[in-house]
Amino acid sequence: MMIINLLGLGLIALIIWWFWLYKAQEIKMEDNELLITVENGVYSPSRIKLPVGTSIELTFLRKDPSPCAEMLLIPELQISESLPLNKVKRIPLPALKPGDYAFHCQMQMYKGQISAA
Ligand SMILES: [Cu+2]
Repeated sequence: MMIINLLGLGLIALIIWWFWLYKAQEIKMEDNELLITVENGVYSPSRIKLPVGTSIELTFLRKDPSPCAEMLLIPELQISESLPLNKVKRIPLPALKPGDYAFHCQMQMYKGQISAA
C-alpha cells in the first residue's frame, strides 16, 4: 500500500516536472530569447551557443531556493550577479570573442558553458 502511494506521488511529480519543462520551452520560443532556469542542480539549458560579436542578454529564472544557486559567475567576462528566487533576471553580455565561457554558481555545483562561434 505504502509503495503504491509512493509510486503515485512519483508519477505526479514526473507529470508536474514534464509540464513545467514544456512551459519553459514555450516561453523561450515566444519571446525569441533564451530563458535559462536554475533548478535541481542544473541550469537548463546548460550549453548555449551564441554568435560572435553581438551583445546578447541572458535571462535567468532561479527556482532553486538553496543559497548555493544564488550567485551566477562568468569569470572570463567578469560577471558576478545574484539571481533572485522565482524572478527573471536579465544579464547583458558584452560582444563575445570566439571561445568557450564557463558559467557557474559560487561553489560550482551548477555548471554551464557558453560557446561563442
Ligand atoms: Cu552552488
